[in-house]
Amino acid sequence: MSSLTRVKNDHPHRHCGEPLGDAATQGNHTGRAAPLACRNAVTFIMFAVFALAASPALAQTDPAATRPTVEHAWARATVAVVKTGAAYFTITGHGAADRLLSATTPVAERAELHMTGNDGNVMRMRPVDGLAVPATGAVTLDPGGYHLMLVGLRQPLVAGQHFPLALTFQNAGAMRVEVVVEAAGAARPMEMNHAMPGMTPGAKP
Ligand SMILES: [Cu+2]
Repeated sequence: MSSLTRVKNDHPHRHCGEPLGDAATQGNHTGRAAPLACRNAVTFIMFAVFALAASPALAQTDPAATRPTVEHAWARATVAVVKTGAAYFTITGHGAADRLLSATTPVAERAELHMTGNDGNVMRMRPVDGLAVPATGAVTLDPGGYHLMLVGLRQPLVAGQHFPLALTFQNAGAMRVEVVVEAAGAARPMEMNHAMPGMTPGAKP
């Protein structure tokens, strides 16, 4: 006898479709077996729904899955008498907004986040208190905009060489990148453009 037949032959108010126990097939209509089976089924379904609903939420809050990435880290070569340099890179968000808080590098006494902007007809730069990283999209540090000022260079930055940079993000924590030193005249398109990059994050291809 199949369980389907047993369900059909049994009480009409059974809806769970669970195989019935011996008590039910033996004509015991106390109804105890069915509510227990129903409760088990409902509990199982609720658990499954919970598990399905919870897994994407867990993925979104997992810092490893959504931590920003840093690409195209570069700096201009410097000459020995110059004790400041600048590093540039692109930070891309992968589903979770973050904030670059600070940076250190062994090649300089300090690494400060700066913003260059137009102050009347004069290009000035000022320190900024962190740099917002969008949840989706990118923010680019580039000549003429945001940059990481390397103050108190301990050695000249030589084209072709590279140096480590340790970044600290509010949520993602510490991240280490290698900065490639490019020729002193190296420029990016943004340098000829006085627009404020902060207003167009991620606009650069
Ligand atoms: Cu600066």
